Amino acid sequence: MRFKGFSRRRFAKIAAWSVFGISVRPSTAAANAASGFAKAKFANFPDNFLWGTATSAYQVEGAINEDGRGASIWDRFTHLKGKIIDQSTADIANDHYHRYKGDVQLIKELGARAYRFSIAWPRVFPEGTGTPNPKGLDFYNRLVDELLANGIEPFVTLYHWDLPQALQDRYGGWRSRDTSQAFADYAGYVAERISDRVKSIFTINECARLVQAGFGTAIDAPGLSLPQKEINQVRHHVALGHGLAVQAIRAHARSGTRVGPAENMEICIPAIETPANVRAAEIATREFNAGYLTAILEGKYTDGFLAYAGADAPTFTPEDLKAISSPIDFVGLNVYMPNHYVIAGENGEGFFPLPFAATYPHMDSNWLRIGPEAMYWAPRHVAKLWNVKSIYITENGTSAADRLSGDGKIYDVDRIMYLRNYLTQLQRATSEGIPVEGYFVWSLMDNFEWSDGYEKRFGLYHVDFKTQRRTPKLSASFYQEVVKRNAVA
Ligand code: PNW
Repeated sequence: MRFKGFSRRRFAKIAAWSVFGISVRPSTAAANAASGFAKAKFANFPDNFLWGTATSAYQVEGAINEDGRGASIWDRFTHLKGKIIDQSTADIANDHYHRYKGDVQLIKELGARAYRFSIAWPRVFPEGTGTPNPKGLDFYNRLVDELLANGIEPFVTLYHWDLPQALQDRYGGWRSRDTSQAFADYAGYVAERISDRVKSIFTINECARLVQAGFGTAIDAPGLSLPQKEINQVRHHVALGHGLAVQAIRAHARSGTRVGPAENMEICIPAIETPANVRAAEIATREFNAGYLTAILEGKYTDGFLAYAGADAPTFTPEDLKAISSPIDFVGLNVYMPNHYVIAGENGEGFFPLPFAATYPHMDSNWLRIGPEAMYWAPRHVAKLWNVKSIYITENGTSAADRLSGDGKIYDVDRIMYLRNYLTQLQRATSEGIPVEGYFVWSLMDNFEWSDGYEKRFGLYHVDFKTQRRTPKLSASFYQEVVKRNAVA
């Protein structure tokens, strides 16, 4: 059957609207007005809501041997056989080290006013500690200046997994608290030099992922599979590194510099939204994040965590917990998917996690389940449980089976579907007054996706890794429209 009026020519016209740079017409607001329907019940995002994009150093920079950069554990890891699915490395990656000016223009094109990037520790301290390499920080100074000149606020992450290999060799990396101290020294050094222009610093990206994949499943560098007691010890050292870094930043940065973690917390959702189940989800959130976020925000390991760990509990001192819980200014949340759907336990007490298995093959991932409500509950729980007054969504996005269409464009409607649904939930959150101040889509452009190499693409811009050509996907137009309207629903 043919739909009346849906001719090929008509389709070509619709497609032409979607060309990047020309906004998608007619705008939804105009369409709503024309339709006579009232605006939905959600308010727009707050007036000063910060829209941004994110990347990380190792995933985009390349130039691994330039200007005195030392080796990182990811250089070592990618060059081992069989660790990366397509046998690739990030030796060149997006060549962002040389192309950063063009990439800043890509951010600007989206209308985004914030960019979250990470500093490669081995560029600044090639040996992890000791003598700094001034050329390392020079690159980030150039990048920061370029961002500011284009009206884009820099948000810096100090550690996005690229530990100096020297520290792995010398101390076993995060297996030793010497690395926690080295991280704090590096953090203080950087903060002193960039805080005249950078106002917001994230310490460590995704403690949960780096500990589990780096020291448990061995999927990520340094590729270890340790017994549980040692894994718990590693996590403790990462938490300690975060806390000591917060103190070092306070000691060395200009006053007013804001600092916090960027964590992929375990996200717990009430399977049915009743007061008892919401409470159950809060209790679950506190316990499932006990090894890191809860410790940072409460200054202790929960009784549940210590009882569950038993003899495998980490060794720690009261001073450690004091450092770990140094006051922070915001919490960054990387939100990709729900981790647990829960209901209240017997007699309405505790929580009861339910099995679920919602993966979507067309999202081209073996881990990324779709559950948009994760975007609502994650910040709500953090604000409610710990009275956190400032939250950023430091990552959110998806890989998708992007296909180059005949006209050379990428109509990634799966990614648009994903983003629209998650952003609608975020709009619910800010409408209710949950204090989310900004959102960074992962990622600005396709890049080196860790052990998935270049096979998984998360970008709003497609990257041809042979030519380094960047091409906006349809999702770039979608995001541009969201930013412009400051609303999705
Ligand atoms: C994050 N999970 O990793 C990282 O911060 C990014 O560097 C990465 O490129 C991006 O998300 C996409 O993978 C995650 O299994 C990896 O829940 C795995 C999970 C979460 C985040």
